[in-house]
Amino acid sequence: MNRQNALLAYDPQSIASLLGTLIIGRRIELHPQVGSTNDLAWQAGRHGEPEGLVVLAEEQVAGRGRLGRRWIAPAGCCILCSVLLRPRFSADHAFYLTMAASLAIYRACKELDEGTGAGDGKPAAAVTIKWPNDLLVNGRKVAGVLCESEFSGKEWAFSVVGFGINVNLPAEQLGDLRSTATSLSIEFGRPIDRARLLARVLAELESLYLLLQSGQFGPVFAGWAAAVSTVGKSVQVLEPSGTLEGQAVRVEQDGALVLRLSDGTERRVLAGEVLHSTELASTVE
Ligand code: BT5
Repeated sequence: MNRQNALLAYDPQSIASLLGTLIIGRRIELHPQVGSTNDLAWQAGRHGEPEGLVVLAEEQVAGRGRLGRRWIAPAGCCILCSVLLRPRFSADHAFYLTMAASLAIYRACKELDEGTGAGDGKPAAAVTIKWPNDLLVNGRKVAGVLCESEFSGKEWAFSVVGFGINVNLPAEQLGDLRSTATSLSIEFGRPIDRARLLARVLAELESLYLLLQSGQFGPVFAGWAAAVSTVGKSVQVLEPSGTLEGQAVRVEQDGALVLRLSDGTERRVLAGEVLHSTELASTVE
């Protein structure tokens, strides 16, 4: 752990003292090292743990992304978090949890930007969501969301909302991710208090989750859709079945990204890795 992180308290008590939530953070665990925080929250869900459990780790040795990808984060400087939830709304709306988590991280990061202070001559950092779940600052990835759900038949047993945020990660520790990833401390030019940031994310997540639990999906979709920077861009979508190229024209209520292909037809994409036109340009260079 570097000196800055050691100075900024990051422990369950400090985080709990900053939370004004009803559900999320009822119980907070912080582990020095785990395989994946999602796995621990999942096991707790299986054992009947009430919703609201927050599992944190300083280090993950088997952190997961979507579609079998890895999440890599050096120890002691990032947020690695999984929240156990027990949604009551239809499992057909499962994607709204990913929207809510991305939007919660987006809002908390926007506040950091506002905290930078107007008038210091620095342009504001561009905080956006890359469809479907990546949080970008100035075009590079600082956070990702992985929601995993257990169903029994059509019923929803529980869901684990996992997210990783690169907080006080120096550029030299980004390793192979350097061309596509960044951290909040790099982009905002100052160390970020992990406990405070996490408390903001969890508070935002809870208010969005409460909307979903009361059947109010519209505001969550509208907030997420407004933050998705993929719309309007030329994109390539890498799907298991092949690569699609087109113009991203809109996102839809079920989370789908709609592409207009060169022949003018529209195609809905529900999963896959998207490359924005800027990334395509830098790949060609
Ligand atoms: C994600 O997947 O972005 C979801 C990441 C979720 C991680 C959290 S950490 C806590 C919880 N426990 C877990 O085991 N997982 C969750 P995806 O969209 O598939 O992106 C994965 C891709 O992002 C990788 O293939 C890399 O290219 C890139 N990547 C990996 N680590 C990164 C990092 N620290 N920062 C930026 N990009 C990263």
